[in-house]
Amino acid sequence: MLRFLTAGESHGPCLTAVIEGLPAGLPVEIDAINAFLYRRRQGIGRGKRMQIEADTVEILSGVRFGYTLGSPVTLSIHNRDWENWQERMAVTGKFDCEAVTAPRPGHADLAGVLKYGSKDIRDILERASARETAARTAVGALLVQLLSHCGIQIVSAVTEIGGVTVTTPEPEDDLNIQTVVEAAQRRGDTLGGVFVVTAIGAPPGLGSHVHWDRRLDGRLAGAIMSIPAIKGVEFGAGFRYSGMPGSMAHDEIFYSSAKGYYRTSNHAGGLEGGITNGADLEVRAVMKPIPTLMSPLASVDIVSHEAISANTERSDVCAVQAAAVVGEAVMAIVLAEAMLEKFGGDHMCDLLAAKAHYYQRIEPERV
Ligand code: EPS
Repeated sequence: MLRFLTAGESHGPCLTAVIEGLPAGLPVEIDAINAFLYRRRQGIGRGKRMQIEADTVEILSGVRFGYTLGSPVTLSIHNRDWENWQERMAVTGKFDCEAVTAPRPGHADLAGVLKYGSKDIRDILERASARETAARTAVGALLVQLLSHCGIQIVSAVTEIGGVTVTTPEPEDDLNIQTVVEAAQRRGDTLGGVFVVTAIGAPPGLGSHVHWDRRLDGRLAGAIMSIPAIKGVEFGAGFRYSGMPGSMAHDEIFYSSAKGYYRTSNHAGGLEGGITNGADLEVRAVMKPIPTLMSPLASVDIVSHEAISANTERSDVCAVQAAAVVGEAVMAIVLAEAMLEKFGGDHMCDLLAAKAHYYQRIEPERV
């Protein structure tokens, strides 16, 4: 069973992730993990923090001479900004700084202080910050390497920002996107958007119809929804299914000895009955605008209960491109879990042999 935990506050000393259940013998390329983390820091509308951080990963356990050992892998990302926050984020000593008391609508601030009984919203916002996704991205980047040995690739694209369709491969090259993001920044506003994550090469048969919590679409939707600010997820034709009759909605099945089973459409987004069907897995998500507005919204002070403007902190105007990279990472995590569930193995050789054996069974003519 593959499992992982992340820990760390946004302005604490570091972010940490522990991954348990990886097979031994996986070659680990640290540069590729760092390149993935670099992509997460990029994109139009990102804030100043992304220029401060280097986001390079240190491996503290579970890897020896470049290969996993099968023991827990610990990944650590140092927060450079910690230098500027040591007093406000000290682990020991007495609280001696100004509390944040003006919750931002749309952030975890108010719900979090009510739940955890805190007098300082910083106790909540530090962990609610999307900074946590750096740790999850590092985990996903490592699992992308496992998947790539299994012939699975994951890609993403941002299709919409602030209601405007992206017409270039990178949103920052699109003049309409530049205009809408710059205008939002001038207004002290923020923007959301839509991204799509696609996995190519996943074998048919990941996930299962036999029980609700084994359905891979449910698990993938949960993983994507757990990215901060994601408010909607769809697979394939998604909400467009509402306007399609059954005769147009479903992907008809064909067979040839060269291709095996194949389809000429993929409205299902690669999943039928909660099981991958061998087509590309396609999940689309909408991100709401970031709740930290430089022209703040109305709020209420959590101590005095008087009307007040919401807290303003350095943040991003738009982080949809970063969210798409995190989307790739969480897709990798769910697919790696599903691959290890189906094919198991304590060593990469066992995993790959089990996968090859399975293909011999399902596609004897093609193997
Ligand atoms: C983020 C780090 C944060 C923000 C952003 C994402 O850094 P800081 O709070 O120091 O400016 O840029 O956080 C949020 C959007 C949020 O809601 O907290 C990151 O590493 O992705």
